[in-house]
Amino acid sequence: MTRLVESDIDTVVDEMAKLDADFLRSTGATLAEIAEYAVGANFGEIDFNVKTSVVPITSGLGIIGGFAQTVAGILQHIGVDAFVTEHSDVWGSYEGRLNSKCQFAADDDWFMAANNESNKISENGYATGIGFAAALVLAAKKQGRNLADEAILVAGAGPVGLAAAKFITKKGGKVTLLDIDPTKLENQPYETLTTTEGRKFSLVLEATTSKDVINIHNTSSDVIVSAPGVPLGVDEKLAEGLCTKNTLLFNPLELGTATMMADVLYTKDLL
Ligand code: 2YJ
Repeated sequence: MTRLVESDIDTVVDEMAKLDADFLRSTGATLAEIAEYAVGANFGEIDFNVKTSVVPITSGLGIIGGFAQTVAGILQHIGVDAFVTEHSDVWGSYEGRLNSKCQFAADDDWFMAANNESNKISENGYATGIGFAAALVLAAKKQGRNLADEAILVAGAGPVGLAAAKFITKKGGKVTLLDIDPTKLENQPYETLTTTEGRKFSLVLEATTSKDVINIHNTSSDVIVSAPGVPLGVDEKLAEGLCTKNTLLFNPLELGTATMMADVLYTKDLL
């Protein structure tokens, strides 16, 4: 997983209203609603107004300037009563545990959320996968498209791609899974590819950490691309065209974070 840098996230909080407006145009849903759909809740069903702490973590390469504040800002935007703890690491976790119901923290490899009352936890890779898959499915639906008729590519067979593939399959889509490493494709219940040569896809979930994986050669003219990967794995020419049509769903932290929150708050009543 790519470690975020300050320039990936420094405008995130200021642009939350624009993100919602863009999401509404492309998917018909706000950030909070996409997160709800990702975890199986109805729009408006989750009460996000929950005291939540974000703990800065100094281990590994250390604090990313503004990271914890950005996570708190994203959460506040969807209605969470979020704050950054005064202290970091174990002291910060202790402080957060005493003063909040949910907690968020990230080191260089893992970004997790926990609900201290229910003990439900969520990891960013999984949450990002289902969040971006939910956005892709909603965007296709908004255009009146039927998932069963689409050529759907999930690029990247890591935790994000595999969670997305499962979500799309559950919604009735037939997924083709791409990875350059054939060992990652072993025993996967999807059509698998190590290259897209000669193929075109109409719905794409781009979850690799490479550049230019998705381009005009492997996509149809009506393609919608949902891209949690950092850096963006869509080549510049295609990305430009998609942006003008509002069919590129890309953000570095927002949807993954919102989906983690929805995930730790929501438990489907199975009875
Ligand atoms: O607390 C801090 O400021 C740092 N320890 C944050 C570290 C951020 N971690 C990452 O960038 C990881 N690669 C996980 C990010 C997942 C985003 N999809």
